[in-house]
Amino acid sequence: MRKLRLFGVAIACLLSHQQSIMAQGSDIKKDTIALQHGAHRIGNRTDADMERWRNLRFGQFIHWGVYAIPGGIWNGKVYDGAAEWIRSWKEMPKDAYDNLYKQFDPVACDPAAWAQQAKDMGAKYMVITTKHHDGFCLWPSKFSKYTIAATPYKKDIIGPMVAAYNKAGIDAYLYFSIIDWNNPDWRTSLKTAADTAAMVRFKVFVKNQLKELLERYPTVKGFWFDGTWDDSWKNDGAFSDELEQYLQKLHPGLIIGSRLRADEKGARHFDSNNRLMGDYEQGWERKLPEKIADVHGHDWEGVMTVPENQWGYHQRWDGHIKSSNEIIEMLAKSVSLSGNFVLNFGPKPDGTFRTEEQQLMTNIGSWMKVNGEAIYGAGYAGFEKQDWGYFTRKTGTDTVYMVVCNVPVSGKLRVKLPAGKVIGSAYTLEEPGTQLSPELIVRNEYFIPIAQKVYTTPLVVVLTLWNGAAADHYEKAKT
Ligand code: JFZ
Repeated sequence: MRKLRLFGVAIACLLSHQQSIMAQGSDIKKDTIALQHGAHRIGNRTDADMERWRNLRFGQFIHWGVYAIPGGIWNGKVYDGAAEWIRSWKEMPKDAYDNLYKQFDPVACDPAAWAQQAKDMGAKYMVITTKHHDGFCLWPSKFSKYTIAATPYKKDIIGPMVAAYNKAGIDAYLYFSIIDWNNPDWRTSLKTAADTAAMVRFKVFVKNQLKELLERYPTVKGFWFDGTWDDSWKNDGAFSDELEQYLQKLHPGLIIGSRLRADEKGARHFDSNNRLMGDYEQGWERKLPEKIADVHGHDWEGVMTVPENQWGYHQRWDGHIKSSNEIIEMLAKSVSLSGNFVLNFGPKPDGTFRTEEQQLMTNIGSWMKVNGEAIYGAGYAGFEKQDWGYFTRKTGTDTVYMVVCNVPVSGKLRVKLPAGKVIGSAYTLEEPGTQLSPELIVRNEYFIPIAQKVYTTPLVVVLTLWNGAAADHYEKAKT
């Protein structure tokens, strides 16, 4: 898919190059396919709500539901897929899964403690599963019987979470899956007239639930849609388009990523003219772009799991588990490419977090307290990527941050600036009172000596840049 899309981009670039030559000076690429339900905007949103989202940079994802009860193990057998998908495993009797809600009683769930912990980690927004593919609703929806209200816990989870996070200064977003294994009207594809009729009913149900969520939780900033890859959804681009417009009309400013949308030809995320639909590119999942060209100037968000692919709580975390330094590096990389980064957590059935996740939050938080300045409100610096790590820059300023993930054995960071820039001052966020002494090597290239010690977390060097030409100490040699 990606390869195809890249091929598409290449073709589109060639075409647009041709067109711009023909248009003599006009650099606006023309759409080749007439679409009613494609992208409705070219370029990023410029309003205050989107600007706010863009500056948050770091979010917390929460995957929580009845799948936390088996936690990836049924009858002593370990499911090696993602824990929240266990219902689809042949070893898991559907009937047993569909009765798990009778045991869902997260008595130790403390929304204020969750929010405090997220705040201490440095998260500025959170995305919580209101309903995953199993159809279980964490809010007492009046459109379904399969909700938190039917559990021994009885109480709404979403409302208190949104309120607690908002109180801690964290914006709330709602994850909502279009796949619903609990609703008899949900279909993956439409083969008969009966299927079509069922899906029509299902879409009314989806619309009702979304309206209900916005009415119940009016402070939410957006929806994070998922499960939109089936034919039944992507072959009705008109509905996804109308739904998006309907929700944004109900709740002006609402932020919705590209995953909700398809166009009338079934193209997802990007329409058939290769234009991004929705408010930001929502396809970066457990992978991040490598370079700025990969994001084509779009707002984007990457979502990441701590193990390789577990979103909901799994009792056994197998394989590689990401360390806080790896996560910090991913966050810095995302910001250096002008994107947001969202780290996932899967709370246990009682409403507490596993110790590995708690430790991770604490470690990331300690780093963010010192170095958050390089993350929040920062983005692509416009400079060449260099070996020691990632440049970020506060939009519109000449203050750039070097997030140093690879400390060289020489104890000196080799930094190359674009022509016309010189270093005015340099210091680290861990010791802002101590000026570093950059040494000019050759025009626009410096060595910045840093304290010789063992670094256990990435170091952030702040550079204040001035305009000017660095003196060239090297004579040009004839070659
Ligand atoms: C989906 C879900 O199936 C999963 O359980 C989790 O909620 C995750 C956030 O979203 O999984 C996906 C969706 C899209 C891709 C991969 C996994 N993708 O685009 O590569």
